[in-house]
Amino acid sequence: MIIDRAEVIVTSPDRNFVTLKLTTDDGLTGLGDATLNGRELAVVSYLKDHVVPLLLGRDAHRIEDTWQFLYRSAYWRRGPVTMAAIAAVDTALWDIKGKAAGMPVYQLLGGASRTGLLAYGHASGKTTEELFDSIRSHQEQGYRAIRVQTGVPGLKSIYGIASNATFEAMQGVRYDHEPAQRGALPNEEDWDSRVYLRHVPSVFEAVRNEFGPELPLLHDAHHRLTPIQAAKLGKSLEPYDLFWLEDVTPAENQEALRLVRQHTATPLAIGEIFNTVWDYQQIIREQLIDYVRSAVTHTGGISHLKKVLDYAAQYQIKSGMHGPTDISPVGMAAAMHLGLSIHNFGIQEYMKHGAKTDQVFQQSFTWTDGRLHPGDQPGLGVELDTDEAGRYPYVQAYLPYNRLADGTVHDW
Ligand code: CS2
Ligand code: MG
Repeated sequence: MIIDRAEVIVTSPDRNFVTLKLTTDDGLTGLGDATLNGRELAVVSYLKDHVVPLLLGRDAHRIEDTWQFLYRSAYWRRGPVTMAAIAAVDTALWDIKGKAAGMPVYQLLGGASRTGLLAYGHASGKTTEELFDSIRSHQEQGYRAIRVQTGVPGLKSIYGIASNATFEAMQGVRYDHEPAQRGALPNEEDWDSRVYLRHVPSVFEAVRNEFGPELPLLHDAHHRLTPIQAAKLGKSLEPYDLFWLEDVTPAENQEALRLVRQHTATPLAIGEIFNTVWDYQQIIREQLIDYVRSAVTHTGGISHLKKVLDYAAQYQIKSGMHGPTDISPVGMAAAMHLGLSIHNFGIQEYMKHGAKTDQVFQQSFTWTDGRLHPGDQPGLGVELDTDEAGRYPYVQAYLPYNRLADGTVHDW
């Protein structure tokens, strides 16, 4: 089973996606997601110019050896571009191995440890009424766990907060969407941590009063706080029993979490921008987090993320894999196979893709009673329609950025 062809497919149905497609000499194909939101073409070049020539002629069965070869032979290790490229190769090889074995990938990873994966969606609103509408709409779509993001009085625009007006502008198509600025330079947003810290606890109080104590609620602070501000937020949210508080401080400062932990028992999740086990070394060993946020797509693929999660399991730390719309259906499928098989699954983030994306990627997962299941097709269970993909060429797109009132650039 020799790798005969390797194609890098860029398509932009509702947003940009980068997919690696490997074909073996006996005609099997495998897909891997290499989408790095806002920096997509850097991964395309890494794959096309540097990785593809190394893959042709290799034995497609040798997943671990290929991973080690790509990681170590480059000499320049880690980083989001490198690790997204390696992830795509690794995922595509698991897809091929599943097809060769006639089994879904989760069977090759040890089989199912549960019947389905609890998933959370993104509710948001500029006002409490809009937020309540959004929570209700998510419950109607089957969600049994909900991330709550809210507008902050006085701030014009905050990442991840959709208003009813945004949904109307999307012609009533109310699927989850975290817009990257398509065809334009990045959007400037504003931020004020003190106002945010005063406002957020009152929003969670209102949500608990309206929706009761059972509904699992999550919140993402998107790296915006200092350690002491993060400690204060965790403490002030304790009465509302959050499932997790995510990315309270800039994730790369692992030590900051020590201070946060000293002050609060609100569970912490971190890691969507991490790409190797080394980024987690201290926070797992010192038990500074409760959930690992990495995606298969950005953490070296199924093989490497499984190692991170097996390490985390020794400390009772669970998975909470990243699953916004910039993880393609291929990356989501990989997450579902991994999540179904490991013992320490926690929750899966799941934002629905748009209709065009669902036409480009034919998928076999199911969504029942708030739980995902990858399905039982051999491999990952996702196929890419290349004709359909060809209808949507790449669109330059940027994520936004933040400035404080005095003009200082801030984490967004
Ligand atoms: C967010 C992401 O899903 C999340 O938790 O933090 O939407 C993130 O901002 C984007 O994936 C960036 O590409
Ligand atoms: Mg996040």
